[in-house]
Amino acid sequence: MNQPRRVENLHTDKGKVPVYATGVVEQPWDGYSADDHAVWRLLYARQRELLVGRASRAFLEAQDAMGMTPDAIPRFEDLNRVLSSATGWTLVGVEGLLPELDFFDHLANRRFPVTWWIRRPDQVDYIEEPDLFHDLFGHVPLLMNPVFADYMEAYGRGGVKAHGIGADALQFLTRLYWYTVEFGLIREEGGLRIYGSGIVSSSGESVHCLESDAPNRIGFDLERIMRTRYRIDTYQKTYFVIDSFEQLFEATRPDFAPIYARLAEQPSLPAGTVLDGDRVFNRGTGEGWASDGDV
Ligand code: HBI
Ligand code: FE
Repeated sequence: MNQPRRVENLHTDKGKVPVYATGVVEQPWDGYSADDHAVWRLLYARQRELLVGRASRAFLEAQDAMGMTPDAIPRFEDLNRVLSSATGWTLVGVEGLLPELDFFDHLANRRFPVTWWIRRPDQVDYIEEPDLFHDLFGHVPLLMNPVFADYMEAYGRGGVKAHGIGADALQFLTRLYWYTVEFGLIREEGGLRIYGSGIVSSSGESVHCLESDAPNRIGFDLERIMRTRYRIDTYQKTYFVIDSFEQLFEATRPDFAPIYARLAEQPSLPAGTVLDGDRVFNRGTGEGWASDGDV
């Protein structure tokens, strides 16, 4: 299969991030190899087995409603027929990670950018950047949920605004994405369940986030999340727990500018912090983490 068009590497405070051409590309479905479909089958089957009883009901039901199966890499056009009639969202193929503003603009227009290539067989256990499996298996199903779909559009609109305000605002908003869309937990009658895409597409973290004593699990609080640093290359030290997708969507209603101004006056918090005012589901032991100094 032809290689994605990597443009350059961006050196950020979270490490080197590859940056790709920002154009929308057609999904080269006929170009996928037998290996590509085999990687999809393996990852899909492994994750679905792990996620029953761990992922939120909304996620599992949405993935089934989309008609996703382990048989082969889904065609974006097939998924778009179901998704667009459900919530008006569509998938667009992209080369990979996009600059923030391009990404936010897609979300603000109910377009979710999906990387067109899938990881190699030797990367099934870990890949440092989002590939088709992370985006399609992890991010796309919940866009079938009307309230989550509204949250993602509102988030995109907030991102376009934050980009106009400046780097501080962007950092606060990126943390909100990280601790909800990527690594969020939700309360369901059976207990805590996963809805974050970064978790549902990771076999290790699907277990770790609910069953390890190491991380903290803290009730959702918008400003608390926006103050909290994170790393992109380890399991999370803290998971934030929402009560519902409605709670998450309601949090996007206020104008964030005064919140950004208030937060800019306060120090950021290391990822493993627990504050007195936190609604703590459990206080992690922090075992096995690098020193707090680095996150
Ligand atoms: N680009 N293609 C793609 N997919 C993402 O999930 C993505 C991105 N660019 C930026 C980004 N995510 C993060 O910075 C979010 O926190 C905004
Ligand atoms: Fe992601």
